Amino acid sequence: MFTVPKLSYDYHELEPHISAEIMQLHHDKHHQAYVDKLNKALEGHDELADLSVEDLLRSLSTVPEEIRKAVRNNGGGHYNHSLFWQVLSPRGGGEPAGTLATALSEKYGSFQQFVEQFNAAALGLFGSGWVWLTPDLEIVASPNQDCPLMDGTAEPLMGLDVWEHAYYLDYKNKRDDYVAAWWNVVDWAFVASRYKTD
Ligand code: MN3
Repeated sequence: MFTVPKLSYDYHELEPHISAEIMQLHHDKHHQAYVDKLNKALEGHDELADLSVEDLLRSLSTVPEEIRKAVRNNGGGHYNHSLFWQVLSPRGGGEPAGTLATALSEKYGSFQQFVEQFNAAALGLFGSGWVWLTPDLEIVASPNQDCPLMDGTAEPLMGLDVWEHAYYLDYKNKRDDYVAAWWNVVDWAFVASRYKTD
């Protein structure tokens, strides 16, 4: 049985960038619903019981067809949100340091240009979805609750939830204001810890 991980901070601690109201609803209701539906879909499929959510998403083609869509949407919802909560921190914001900072600047020209391209992907994504930073430092957008694991890509370094449920209470239709505020709560130490150079 999958469970919603606890937050390492209180709901209100990301204010004023993300309100306690959104955090509580998003974590306790939306994420919980993905977990509940994922567990429900897996009932009676004991052959899948030992798989992590990452394994399930990496091998969707081997998941029985009658539950594949439910596992894709709700397993994706579980994985994506579990990562999202860790990307956020009350002590976030600023810029990354170390090898990630150097690599982002080399790839995008500067940290600011990276942010601009990431923002453009977030604002250009039609409907609901996510924007990811992949291990190769590519910026990738996914619809719905899809994520790079489903394409055989390794785990993303970070993801931005651009579903309206992530910002509507605070920002209404202004996704650009939400995205701009979100950078203030990105935990670069966490993101950088996921970045591996060979
Ligand atoms: Mn969400």
